[in-house]
Amino acid sequence: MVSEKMAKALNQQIGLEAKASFLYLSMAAWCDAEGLEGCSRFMHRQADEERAHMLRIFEYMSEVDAHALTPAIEQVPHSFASVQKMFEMVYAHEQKVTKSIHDLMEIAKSENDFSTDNFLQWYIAEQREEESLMRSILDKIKLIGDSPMSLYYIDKEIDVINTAEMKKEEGE
Ligand code: OFO
Repeated sequence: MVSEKMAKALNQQIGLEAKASFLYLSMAAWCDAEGLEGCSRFMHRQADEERAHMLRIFEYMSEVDAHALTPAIEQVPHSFASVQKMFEMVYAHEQKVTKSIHDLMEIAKSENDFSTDNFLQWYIAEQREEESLMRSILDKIKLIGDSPMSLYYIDKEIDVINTAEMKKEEGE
């Protein structure tokens, strides 16, 4: 069992993960339209990952006899000013998700909810990895520059990163 307050907060987290999934899916479609195939593959994989993060909370809530609710998702943007701006948006969203996970952990600690505390540990590690990945991508984009001439190289770099991430996931 989890408290009502915790169930509500977990449902809010479901909404954030769902929004991330739709945001990244929209980014995948935009990259595809821009001919950035590597970036599109990266964003598709990220979108799937976020959906998996959302489903993980559904499973947990079922385990602790709480009611997981499918969220309303606000409209996400369909186009982006540049690849750099798009990744800046991803990084900002990941930071928001991290803060929200930390807020959930605070509730778990204050309620001596050891089960949710244990469940959230996975997300804390995941968010640390995600933020670090997005920061390293932004650093690369800044190094290469995102002029039209550089886009080809950025796309190749992101594709390499995506393949490495896929291999990592396969090994998990
Ligand atoms: Fe699930 O928010 Fe990103 O990783």
